Amino acid sequence: MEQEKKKRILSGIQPTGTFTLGNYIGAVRNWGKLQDDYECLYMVADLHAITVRQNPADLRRMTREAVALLLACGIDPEKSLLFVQSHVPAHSQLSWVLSCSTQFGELSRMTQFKDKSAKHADNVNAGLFTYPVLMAADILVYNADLVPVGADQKQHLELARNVAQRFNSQYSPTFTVPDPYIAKAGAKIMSLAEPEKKMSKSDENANAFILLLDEPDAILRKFKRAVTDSDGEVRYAPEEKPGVSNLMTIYSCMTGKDFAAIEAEFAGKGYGDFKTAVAESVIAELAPVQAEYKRILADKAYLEGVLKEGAAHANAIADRVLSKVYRKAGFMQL
Ligand code: ATP
Ligand code: LTN
Repeated sequence: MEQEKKKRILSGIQPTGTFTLGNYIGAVRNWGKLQDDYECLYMVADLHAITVRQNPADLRRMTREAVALLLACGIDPEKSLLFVQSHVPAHSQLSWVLSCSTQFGELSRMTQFKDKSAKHADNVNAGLFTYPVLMAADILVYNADLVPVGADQKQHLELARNVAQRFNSQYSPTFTVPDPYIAKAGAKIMSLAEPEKKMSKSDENANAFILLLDEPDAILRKFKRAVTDSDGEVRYAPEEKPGVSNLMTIYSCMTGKDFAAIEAEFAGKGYGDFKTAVAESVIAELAPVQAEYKRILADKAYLEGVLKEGAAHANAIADRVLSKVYRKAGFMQL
């Protein structure tokens, strides 16, 4: 029987620190689950990371750690390609070409650019502005069909689609127009300290996020301190009760229980019991990830092998697409 060609998936994460529970639930955890049904490419976006200031030695270390953490979260290099963005020059090369099919006005509307330029007012560099063009190149250089990300990346994906369509109509059909793949539950995990804000690894308040490598007692402490409300009822109502609803979303993603079951489980009990249960479910889910992480990080040769193989395959795919683009753009060939 003829086998149907699998759809291709591409996604990335920046090595700007240890991943949060938000990164895990909204993105990384789903990546592993997609490996059997799709052809998957996952990358550590180190080029994107330097849009905010980084210490070079730290960036190198965090990149290695991000790779180990992805492996620990279930990315299997036998099934997926795992690589570091800067190891595939075609991303940057395509980014330049695509930047000439992207309008200044549309980049000015990106909310991440507005947020990050307000946050780093002393370093509003051109890379921060053109960040979404490089992200479009990451995706289009593999002709990816689907891009699994958290809800905050939706606007960037819309831009990638527009740029792909524009290039296709300016020249001739070249790029697959990618679709976002945003999970129904957990696409936006909120801060534990300010539940109307997204949980972010660059938050100054360490109580706002859970990191995948946090110790069990730190996880328990942070959940115990999580901001809720004063009505004492475990009920899902994101507008009215953002803190409790966020904890319910986390608990639901960890245990598979739906909101009605969670409401029934904690009916008549206080927030104390509920918060402990949420913390315990997270601790249990992260324990094997943490153990795997330690093991993998210590195995330097294995990590290098995975990345060399990943880079070689990724370069082979990306170079073919890039040379097609160069031809269409009218660059002279020797
Ligand atoms: P930073 O805090 O440094 O801006 P970040 O935590 O947003 O970084 P990224 O590397 O930009 O992390 O994102 C990696 C993936 O995690 C993306 O797919 C993003 O949509 C997803 N993600 C980030 N934060 C959350 C969140 N709070 N809930 C769900 N998904 C999230
Ligand atoms: N911008 C993304 C990270 C990222 C990405 C990508 C995600 C870089 N390139 C390509 C999907 C596809 C973020 O999460 N901030």
